[in-house]
Amino acid sequence: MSRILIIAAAQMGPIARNESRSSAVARMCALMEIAVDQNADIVVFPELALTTFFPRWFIADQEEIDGWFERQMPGHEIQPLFDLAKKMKIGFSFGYAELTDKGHHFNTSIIVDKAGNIVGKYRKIHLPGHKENEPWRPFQHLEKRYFEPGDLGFKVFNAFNGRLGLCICNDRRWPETFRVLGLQGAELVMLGYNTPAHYPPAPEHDHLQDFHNHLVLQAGAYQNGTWIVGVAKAGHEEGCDLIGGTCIISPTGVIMAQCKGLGDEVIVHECDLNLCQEIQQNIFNFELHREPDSYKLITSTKGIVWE
Ligand code: CDT
Repeated sequence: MSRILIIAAAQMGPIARNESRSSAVARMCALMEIAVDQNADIVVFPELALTTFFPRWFIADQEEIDGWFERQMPGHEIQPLFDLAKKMKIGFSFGYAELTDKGHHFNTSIIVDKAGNIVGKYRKIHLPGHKENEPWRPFQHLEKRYFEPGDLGFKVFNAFNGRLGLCICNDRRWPETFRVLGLQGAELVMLGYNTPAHYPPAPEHDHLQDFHNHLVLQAGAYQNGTWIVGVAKAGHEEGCDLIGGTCIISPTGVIMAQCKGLGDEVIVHECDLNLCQEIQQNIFNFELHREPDSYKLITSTKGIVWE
């Protein structure tokens, strides 16, 4: 028996610093219409999909920083996306900067069901980059300054007749992310990313950025027997080249669909969630084969233990 979810991945090209939320949302609505035309059940958008990737600038003024954040979801500029999705009966997921009532700042993503209800929320745990201004860099990566580490853990949500998990960008490089989701029976993990092609601290790895992106996504899918959808904000954004490579990966780790360019683009794949069992009940049958007593260092230490 199959359990098909038609998944669309909506890659977005660059968003300019002065581009409004309404403009980004209009682009997202256009991508959503394409996904609807292909009968998608859910469409996945990138990390921080509503604005340019603002952590690339050092901003001293807290009021200006807060201007990049959403105090309510959906706010009035985002409402048209929720309205269209509800009208078209399509679910969606996207990332945004969240400012809570208590003044906390998170890099967040949500899952919205076909009726327009937020049914899943995740706050980014692995925040890359640095805290202080580092003017030697051609662009900053100040996620550690502008966001707090997420406080919701890695959760799997019962939605869309499946077990759905979220993570965001840098999280995908950490096997712990996918394993914690895998240990909750994840059948689909959705994530967005903004990944610069140039990594200032180790530019000798620049030519490997696309490879590392797919390497970790494919490994995460296979090692946990889950579908993974990775969605880029891509292209030349405010002087910074962002990789593309948006893709939909099967539980055997195979890329089933991939974007061709670096602009706004939709790919769609019919994902059978029951395929997860082929891996989860065999080679990676956790109950049968895991040896957690031998993995204690994973949670007892943050860094390397030399003895
Ligand atoms: N957005 C994000 O998490 N980007 C990081 C860049 C790492 S280099 C500071 C990534 O892992 O793709």
